[in-house]
Amino acid sequence: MSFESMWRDLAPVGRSSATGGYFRQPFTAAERECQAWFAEAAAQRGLEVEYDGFGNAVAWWDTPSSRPSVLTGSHLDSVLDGGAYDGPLGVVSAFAALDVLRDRGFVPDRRIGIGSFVEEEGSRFGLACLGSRLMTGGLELSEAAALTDRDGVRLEDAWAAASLDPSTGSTLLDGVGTFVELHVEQGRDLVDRDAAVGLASEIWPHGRYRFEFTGEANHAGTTRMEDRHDPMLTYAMTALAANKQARLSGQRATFGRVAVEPNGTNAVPSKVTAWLDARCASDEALTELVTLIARQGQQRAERDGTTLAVTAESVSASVRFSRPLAQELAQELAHAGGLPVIPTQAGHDAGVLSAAGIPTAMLFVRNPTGVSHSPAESAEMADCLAGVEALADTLAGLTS
Ligand code: HGY
Ligand code: MN
Ligand code: MN
Repeated sequence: MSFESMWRDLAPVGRSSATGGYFRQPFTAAERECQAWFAEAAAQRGLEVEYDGFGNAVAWWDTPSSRPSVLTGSHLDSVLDGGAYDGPLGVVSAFAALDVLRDRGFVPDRRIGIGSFVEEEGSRFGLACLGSRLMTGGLELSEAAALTDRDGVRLEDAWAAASLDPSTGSTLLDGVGTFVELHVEQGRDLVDRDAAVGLASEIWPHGRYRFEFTGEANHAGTTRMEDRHDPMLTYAMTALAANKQARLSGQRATFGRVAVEPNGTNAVPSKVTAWLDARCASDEALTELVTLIARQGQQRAERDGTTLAVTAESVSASVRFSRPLAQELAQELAHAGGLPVIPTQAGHDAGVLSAAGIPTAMLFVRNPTGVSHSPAESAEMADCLAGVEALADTLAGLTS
């Protein structure tokens, strides 16, 4: 099966020998090598690759038809020290599903595209699903171009270095009637249901918020505790408050990234910048949770003589996938004993295309531990191959 050989070819790209995790940040050498792998996989299948000015790509299985096309695929970029499956599983499975259809002698009645969406994780420029937001017009080019990475590199300079011209925009979604993304499950729902493959019902709304705690730098030894204005203390109490409020309301809140200035061992810091990742069951709950955490952080800042500024960096509204499409797919795949339909708290390009009005579905492949955004992320080969078959059946059902 082509899946294993493609998986083997892609596996070493951007993988850290120290942790086994992946560093495939957009427009870095490793991620560009992934895109070269994508082009090669397409070329080997006689698929013509279309690129847009933002770094997105679609490999087309062309057939003369004016019917709306069907798009599948996912992303090849990773979080920092990420797992092997989050993103690439959907792209490799798409090529393998195309091979399965061709082996069956199937000829689609319309074009089928395999997409590779850039910077889905927002791990370098901070905005989740950057490529698909730009493709769908959900983000102003000027706003995107000014985004910077942790070294201060502007996205527009990263585009230029990758010989991309964002002013050319994107026509990759022109004529696309349906999008289906296969993705490793980032949770244990399928494990608990003893199912290899599932369908997504919805994506929880979620956002990323920059919390800037500003205090007063001072000596760690000579400054009495009562005389300090320590932003690290305000941050720490806010992180505890976030955890408590999320638990109390059954939602999710994480501070996973912190930058301390000047980050000295023997000095009270002048500033602590921390990023909150919040995920809730509804848009209202998300607003409520973030507002409450910010308010409690503000109250603590007043006690500590520090200040707090909160800025939303990336917000994704609630997504409910097309029910008719999910029902159609569930029937298509009924021979597989019917698929469980499950929600996810993870964001996806499928959520962006769905929000842009493209009927969209997601197929999930079982993750034995549920762990993701970690080198420990995994999926059994048998489940990956079951996902390929399910995707092949899905594409056949949508193009015949
Ligand atoms: O962060 C997310 O939910 C997704 O994995 N990008
Ligand atoms: Mn991810
Ligand atoms: Mn993903």
